Amino acid sequence: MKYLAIATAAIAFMAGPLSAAESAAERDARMAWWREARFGMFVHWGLYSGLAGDWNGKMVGDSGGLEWIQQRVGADTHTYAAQAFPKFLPKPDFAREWAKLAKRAGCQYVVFTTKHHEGFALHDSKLTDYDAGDLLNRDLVREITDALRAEGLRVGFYHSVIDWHHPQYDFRKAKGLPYPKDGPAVAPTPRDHDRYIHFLHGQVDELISNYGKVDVIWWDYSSTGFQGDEAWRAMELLEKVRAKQPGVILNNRLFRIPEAGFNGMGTDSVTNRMDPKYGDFVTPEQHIPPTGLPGVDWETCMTLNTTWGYNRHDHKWKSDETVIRNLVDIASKGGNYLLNIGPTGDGSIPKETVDTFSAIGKWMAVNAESIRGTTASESGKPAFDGRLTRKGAVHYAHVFKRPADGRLTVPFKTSKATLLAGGQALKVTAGDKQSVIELPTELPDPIATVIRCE
Ligand code: H79
Repeated sequence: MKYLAIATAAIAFMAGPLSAAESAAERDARMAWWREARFGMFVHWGLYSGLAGDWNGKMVGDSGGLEWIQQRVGADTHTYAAQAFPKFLPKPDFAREWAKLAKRAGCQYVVFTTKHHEGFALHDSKLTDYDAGDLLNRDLVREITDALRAEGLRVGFYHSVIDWHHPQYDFRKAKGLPYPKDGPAVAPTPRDHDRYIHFLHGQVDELISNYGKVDVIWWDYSSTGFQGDEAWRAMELLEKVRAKQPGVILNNRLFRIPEAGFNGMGTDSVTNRMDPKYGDFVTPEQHIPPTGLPGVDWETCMTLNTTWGYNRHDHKWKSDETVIRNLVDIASKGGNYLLNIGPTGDGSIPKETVDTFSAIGKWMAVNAESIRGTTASESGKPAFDGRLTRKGAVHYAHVFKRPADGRLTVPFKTSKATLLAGGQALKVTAGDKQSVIELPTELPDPIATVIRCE
């Protein structure tokens, strides 16, 4: 016990005053809703949404992140805004459609872009005129936040620390962070990056002060050559955020160092080593870690086609089967799934996206208890084609493909097995280390049939 106490004190000391201020139990309580949720909606929406993958009337590309269109075409901020502004025409009540779809799909939270790399702020900011308040006389962050809360959803703010508009953002210092090629021409150099940092902190202060409780802040992003205090005065920013929003959950992307869960550049360079002073969760992007990331909280963010921001030319949509099985796979490894939508310039959700989220919702209406509030299966991938999740003494077997003989071997003792779809009891032969469940000849769900095992 004494050794443990000394070790705990040493860890708390090394982690610094911020983490020491919060005990492990307090952290668990703060993280509880997020760990239970398992499924959230990501929204990328900004001036790029109206451009929809076109520049000067021509297609820029049919794949890749078109929220990066300003950088892809190399436009300076004025040229970009002149073409994109007139196409960004939010319809009334767009946010209610987002919130209703997220709710219907079984999401517990929604993270949306308050500002992407282009620099355009969706809120009504006093610190710039490059914002929805000045352009549209609307506060889109308020509209979205209100709509999400009306559906009982948790609210997450994505906020880009990279900024292709602000005249003092020092792209020359920002090693490893791409910048539109014609950007430098329209702003003063040398730049005073401290003034940009002051602006960044100021806009974040507006976001954490004026919209009630913020459940998540999703920073994006840093490079190994430009990160943390040098790039964003990150620790000071985090202190301010935690002081005003003590319950907030933060990702780790103000940093790009091993202590904060990174092992290099690349969106798959995530590790399961992370000191909580840098944030609460790590963010594998567009991929699912093969064996999860035991020991840290993690969330895989992923697109439905190949872009985050709307591109009318991108038709590479993932199937319902892929995204539902991804959700199951991630839950079986103890992570969260943040699945993206890219609304159009008026805020409408593409039909393919509505269809897929509806399909997830249909599946979740029957099977949510096998996802929400579950933890990773300690036995890893089962011998059958499918996955396992667990909630205390209850195990859930997710069957992707019925074994030819209809006998499902599960790696634990169970004497009661029921189909979540319909509640039919299945015959079980219980053993000490494994049990065998007799499946019906036809599985009720060809994507993932869930069996509750007690
Ligand atoms: O907001 C979404 C992306 O815009 C942003 N994070 C998610 C959530 C992001 N995706 N990838 N990255 C940041 C890392 C940068 C990737 C790059 Fe590239 C590869 C930058 C330059 C080469 C992709 C291809 C983007 C521009 C060209």
